[in-house]
Amino acid sequence: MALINKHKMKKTKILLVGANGQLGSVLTKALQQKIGVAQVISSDLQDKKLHRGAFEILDATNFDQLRKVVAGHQITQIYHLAAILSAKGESDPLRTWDINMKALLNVLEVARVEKLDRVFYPSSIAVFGSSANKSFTPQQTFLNPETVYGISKAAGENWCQYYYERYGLDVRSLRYPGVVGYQSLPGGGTTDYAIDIFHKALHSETFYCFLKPDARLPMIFMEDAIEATLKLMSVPKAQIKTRTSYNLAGLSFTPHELATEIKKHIPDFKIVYEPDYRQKIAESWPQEIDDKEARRDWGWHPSYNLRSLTEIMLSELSQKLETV
Ligand code: AKB
Repeated sequence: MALINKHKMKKTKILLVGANGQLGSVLTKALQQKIGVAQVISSDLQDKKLHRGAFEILDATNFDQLRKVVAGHQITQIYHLAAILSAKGESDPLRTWDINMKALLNVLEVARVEKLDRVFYPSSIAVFGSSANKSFTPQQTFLNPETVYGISKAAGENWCQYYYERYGLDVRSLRYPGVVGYQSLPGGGTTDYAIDIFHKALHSETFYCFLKPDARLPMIFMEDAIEATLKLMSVPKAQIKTRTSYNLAGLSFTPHELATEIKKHIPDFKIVYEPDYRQKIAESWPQEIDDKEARRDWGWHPSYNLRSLTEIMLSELSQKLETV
């Protein structure tokens, strides 16, 4: 059943920007399940035929294109998921800044002029840097990001707060940890190893890990990430007390701990550690996240731990392999 916006009696209609990405592709399906296929429009730079329902080829760095899609489909909410991530972003810092910021500012500005109800903006643990406490990093702390992706996310969070304070635009945001899921592939992140490792293990290949064995990072299982996003976006406005971005925790593990868990299922699995520039990025990030504000304000709690995540990843991916 489609949701009705009580004030304008307009049906909720969602545009996903970056719908082909790791999170976007799964979130599109979840939203379609929740409010109906016809109420969710997916968009990205290319049509890879991943989605049901209407799809728009859209470059969010183009304001006019974005506004036309929003007006044409009578969109009431945007989920803006397009960004260049931490590791890839370092290969061309100025382009990363340009794309990440321009797309966000266009989304915020189109949302303002078209009077949208709500916007979702994904931030990241990459907003933290070496000055923040690594252990149970709190919501309010130093933000000195050390990647251009992190700098763009920290600036983006502040822009979201600005649009809320100045224009009343209901922008909501989460600081995602590394998202681990079987449904889609990541691209360009420092936490991507935690998905690649499963694919290599199931293909009986040695996994060359670009992080050190003890590089502990915050992660979240895809199902939890989707659940948190849907929950944050559906609670009444008054419950949202953080207008930059909420810390969000799932679980934390090291490459060694993950490899050990995988070996319980695949005893011959081999991992070789060959840390590269991504190790330095990982070292600048928290090891665990304190998300008590999200728990308190809108009732967040994760459901998956390392054991269940590993079991589900292996069984879902091996089923996919069988059907290929
Ligand atoms: C990355 O590794 O860049 C992302 C993130 C933690 O935001 N997965």
